[in-house]
Amino acid sequence: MSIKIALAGNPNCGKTTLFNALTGSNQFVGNWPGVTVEKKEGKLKGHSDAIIVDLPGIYSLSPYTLEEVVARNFLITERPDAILNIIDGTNLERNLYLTTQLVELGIPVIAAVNMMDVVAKNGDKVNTANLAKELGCKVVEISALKGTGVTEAADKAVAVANARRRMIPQHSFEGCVEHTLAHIEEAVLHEMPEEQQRWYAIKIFERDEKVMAQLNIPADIQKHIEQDIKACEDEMDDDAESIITNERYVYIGTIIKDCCVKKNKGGMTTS
Ligand code: BGO
Repeated sequence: MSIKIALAGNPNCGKTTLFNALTGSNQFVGNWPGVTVEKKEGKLKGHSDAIIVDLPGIYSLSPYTLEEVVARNFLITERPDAILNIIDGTNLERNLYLTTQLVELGIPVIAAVNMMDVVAKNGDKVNTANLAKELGCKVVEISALKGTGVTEAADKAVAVANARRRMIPQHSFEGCVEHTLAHIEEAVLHEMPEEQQRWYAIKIFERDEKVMAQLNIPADIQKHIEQDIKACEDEMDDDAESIITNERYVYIGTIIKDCCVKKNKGGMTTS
């Protein structure tokens, strides 16, 4: 049986360059079902049983752009065996916003920090050991353009796909958010495989209409959950979606402080 690895990342992070390096001429181009967004798949070089699916470049798994909807529908319905998340190492802060959401899906993730040739040229460093610890996934430094680290990243993606080990997200939200997420999981998601529950719970907390419609939650349960979400919003004096976004950025701020070493800032920095 073949394994499927999704290639996910922000626009301009080097995804096409990496996809070409990983697949060579073994590519098939089509469209995602029902939309005119291009879908590219290819056989992974050196792993005849592995298919790489190139997802549209996205900044988030929210439901607001066609690309985000296409990418997340693939991830939650097809559930690839692994996600190879390509991150622009010169723009870690912005790129990690997507990564924090990918690791919540319960699909094994390998983070490939790209553009390391540029990072090195600038005299900067990324502490990949810390990054791996804080994200809860393996991290590989690569340069898709120069070809460095690319084979290692692919091999690691194949290994986690074959191991089928579940991802354990390292990040916890504020107490009242976690409390509400636990309620949502118990009330709506308990029949779903455990590793899939967290991403859905966060989306329900955010009142993501596409997810709510997909799950077809009975009205009485929806009302009960809404009371919990509202109580949390009152406690945090913010709306649910902003609470999640803000907390992601706080988490990313901590990661940047622990993982980015900028030459021009004299050591660890938050920028
Ligand atoms: C141009 N290192 C460096 N230095 N550049 C990289 C790397 C890397 O590891 N990986 C990718 N790039 P895409 P998306 C370009 O096209 O793969 C470069 O959107 C140019 N083009 O070569 O397209 C890559 O698929 C003229 O750069 O990204 C490309 O994710 C001048 O990053 C760009 C300079 O890569 C985006 C660069 C006409």
